[in-house]
Amino acid sequence: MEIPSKVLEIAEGIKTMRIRGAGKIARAAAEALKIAAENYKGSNDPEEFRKYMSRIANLVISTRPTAVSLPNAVIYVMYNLSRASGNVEELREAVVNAAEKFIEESLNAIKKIGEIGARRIKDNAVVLTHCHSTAAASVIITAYKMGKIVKVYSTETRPFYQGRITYKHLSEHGVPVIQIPDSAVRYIMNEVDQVVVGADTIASNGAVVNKIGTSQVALAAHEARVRVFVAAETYKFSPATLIGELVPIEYRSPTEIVPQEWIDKHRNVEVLNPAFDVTPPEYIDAIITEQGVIPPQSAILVLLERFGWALEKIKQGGLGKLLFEETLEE
Ligand code: RUB
Repeated sequence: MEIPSKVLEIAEGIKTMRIRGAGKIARAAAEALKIAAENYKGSNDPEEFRKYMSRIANLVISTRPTAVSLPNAVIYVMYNLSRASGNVEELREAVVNAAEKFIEESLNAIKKIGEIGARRIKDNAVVLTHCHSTAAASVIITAYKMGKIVKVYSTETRPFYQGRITYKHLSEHGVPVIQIPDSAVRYIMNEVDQVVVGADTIASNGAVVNKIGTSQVALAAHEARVRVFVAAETYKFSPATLIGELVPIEYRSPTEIVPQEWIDKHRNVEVLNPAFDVTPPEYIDAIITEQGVIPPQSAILVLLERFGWALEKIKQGGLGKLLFEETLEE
């Protein structure tokens, strides 16, 4: 059965970063599954529908490797499908309902994180943020509306310049933002009261995987005794890390750093473009989730609460094998 063009478009959008940011790609993944279910035109055999959905699930998951929000969104929807029974119509409904529920809860989580996180922002605070995180922006905007923030430094975030999205996003809410190059972080840190960033993945030991450069920001903050807050929904915690799996770090095309002509002229120079890095828990003061503020060392508790049901299966075969065995083996 053909994959609906809208689903392919979403998959391509995630790959090329037209859709970017861990929360947005998770919601886009759920949306893709919903669209796929709605546009299923195969037979009335429920098994065929399940196989078709597994194919879509694998396609969506394969688009970007680092943000666990993506497989977590897919697993949420597919888990609901795996528990549903009945004819194709009933299974379709299970997918659509689960996808809609994920999207709704994800949007509510961002709001809640804003409210909880804003309470941790000091009065008259100068805040620094890195990359563009909807969750971190929610904290900053809410705190600003409470009259707590006087200034925000936003890094450019090379090579993709997500800092420009942050600049626009915060400015639209009236927040005074100053854009700085990534290399100015340590210099500016003297003026900063608190750092607020987002997360793509949080490991079971509380390490935070986020946009490349985040660990340098955290290191500079640590040295200057500036608190670092990570704003992250609970679906950004990685169950696979419970069984020792490492978070894969995405390496993107060197052409995001230098133009192809430059590469062609300098054939002996290697250009690397790692898109994420890992900040150890020692450099993080607190993680702000929609369920509350936790120390990074409590990441394990979030994982057990959210993914406890899947633990046995994860232990047996890793997360990848959890729900999509048929197609993974193809
Ligand atoms: C974006 C990035 C963001 C997190 C959190 O990376 O690292 O900080 O995804 O974002 P990219 P959010 O631009 O490569 O996707 O809070 O919006 O989920």
